[in-house]
Amino acid sequence: MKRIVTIQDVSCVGKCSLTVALPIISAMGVETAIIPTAVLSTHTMFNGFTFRDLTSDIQPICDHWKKEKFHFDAIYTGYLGSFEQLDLMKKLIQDFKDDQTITIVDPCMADNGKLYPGFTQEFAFAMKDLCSKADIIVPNMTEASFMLGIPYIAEGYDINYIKDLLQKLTDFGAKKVVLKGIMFSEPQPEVGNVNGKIGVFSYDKTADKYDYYFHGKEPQSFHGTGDIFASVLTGALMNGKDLKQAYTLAANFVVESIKATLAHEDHNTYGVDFETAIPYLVKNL
Ligand code: PXL
Repeated sequence: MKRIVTIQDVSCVGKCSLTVALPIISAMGVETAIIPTAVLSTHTMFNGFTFRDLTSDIQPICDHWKKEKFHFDAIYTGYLGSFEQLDLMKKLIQDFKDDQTITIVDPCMADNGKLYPGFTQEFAFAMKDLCSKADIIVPNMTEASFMLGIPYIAEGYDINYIKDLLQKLTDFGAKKVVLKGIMFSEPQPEVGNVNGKIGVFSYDKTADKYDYYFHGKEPQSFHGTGDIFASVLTGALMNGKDLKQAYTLAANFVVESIKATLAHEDHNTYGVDFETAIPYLVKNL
């Protein structure tokens, strides 16, 4: 059985980070070890959340695991709350990554042109440094822009702009980039007319290969979908899927989860009903 470790916070209510990664990756038949980096009463989109930092537990956990000689087939990092945690992740990768281990860094810190509460441009540059140690990074357009220190453009860009971003995102070390949340308002060479759709563009630096997947855009966006995407991607790769198969399934599962959420009239907006879509995920694996 494949075993991965994912390192992110526990937001007790809010369906994001570990409370989605653990059930999703487990449902995909992969042993899911975790390191909780903090415990919050909710994710940071609620007012008045509590926050207990667990940074000082991370190194002792890793030290114990080294003694036990645990091996991980993937190391997947998500939301990280401090510069110290970024440094600890670099050390964890150094200590546990071997030729068989895939490292996936989700530079979870921003969306819709804005950093999440508590993050700064300086943090985005430090996150870029962690990304340089990864085999695969999965930024959205906002995170990509902050890491590159360029203005976020919401619409009107073309395929050359996306390819340039992907090149720059691999220039600093990450081997493969999966860039999320791309929308073209005009037909583009290669992808054609994807007006009204939203998509993912990838670049594999070693093979010098671009690829993409576009799908219908749901009328509303929700918190936690980036974490769901990265979790499915990780689980699918562990099930032997190639990168495009993995992100296609991840995108489709996010869409299924949003549809399931919207089907309930009284749905909340703090997370999606991914639970209802788990049979779809397992069937399509
Ligand atoms: O889904 C990303 C995420 C993870 N963890 C915490 C968050 C957020 C997004 O806001 O606040 C604590």
